[in-house]
Amino acid sequence: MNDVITLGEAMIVFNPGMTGPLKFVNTFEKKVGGAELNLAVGCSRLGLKTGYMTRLGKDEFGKHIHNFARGEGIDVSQIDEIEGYPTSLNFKEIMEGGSVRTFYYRDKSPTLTLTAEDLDESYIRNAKILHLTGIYPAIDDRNIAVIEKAIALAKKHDVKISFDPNIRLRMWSKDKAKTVISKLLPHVDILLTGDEEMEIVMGERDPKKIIEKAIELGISYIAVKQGDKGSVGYYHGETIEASPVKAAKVVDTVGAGDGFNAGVLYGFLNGWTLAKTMHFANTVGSMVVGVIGDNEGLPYYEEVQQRLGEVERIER
Ligand code: KDG
Repeated sequence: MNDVITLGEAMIVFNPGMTGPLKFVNTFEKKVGGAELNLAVGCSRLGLKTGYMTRLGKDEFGKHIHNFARGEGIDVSQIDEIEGYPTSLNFKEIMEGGSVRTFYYRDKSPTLTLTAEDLDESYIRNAKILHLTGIYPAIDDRNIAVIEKAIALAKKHDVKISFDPNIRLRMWSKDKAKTVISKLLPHVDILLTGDEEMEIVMGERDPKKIIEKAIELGISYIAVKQGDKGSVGYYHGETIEASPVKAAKVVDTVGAGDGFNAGVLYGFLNGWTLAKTMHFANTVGSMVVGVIGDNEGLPYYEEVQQRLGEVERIER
């Protein structure tokens, strides 16, 4: 049985070899990204049994991502490579001050070949948590039916649904994101969201108000991410404001939210207190921003323990 499974689109991320406008960048470093895959990597490194459902192009980049996921110890039995649909790409622009823009090349996404009927019910049944995001339905309207079917199958078998809106305004409008995500939220058990995202969906940015509205929707576990201001968690009637964990150095913030999510799911599955879980998740997120790449900084469990001072770090 898998602890966490997720459905999403992975892509090759081209990180610029220099700062400045993308049109003047001549060298790139090839990396792997995709919010759901990052989450899977994060969970797997922490020690959870993790599975990833996706479609990749039957091309060199698809093979690279497939091997990458396998190498991270992720169950890749639900990954298929598809002829005629190129693996999606994402070029990053990083300005001198650290601001990042993303340029996607994912119009003919291989995920468009995955239909609701293709979902493997027994695979979903054999998981404790199904993690979904707002990126998958933003790729194309056809993916909305797939995510809805995945939710229905999870509900049928009492599999918990965790959800991160991950709103990408390059992929859909605020109105469309609000409409689609509002329909999904009442099915969610664990909401892992940025405060800005709930401003789009609920019209609220204040974590306490977000929590109130989420409780009204029947969501039982809520974590609101506030970037370098920390996070606020809610579970079983208790609300915790978790202070930020200072990163040793910030070089690339992409993927920090996925790391935080992996930390929350780890604490949830291990029955930890809300306070312990939120501090752990903030710590994981803070470790991601110190390394360039969407998932390279995701720590192994022992590394988080070292950062928390629970075990000694021996350097040589
Ligand atoms: O959360 C990090 C992701 O944003 C990144 O890896 C790429 O999935 C991605 C996206 O759609 O932006």
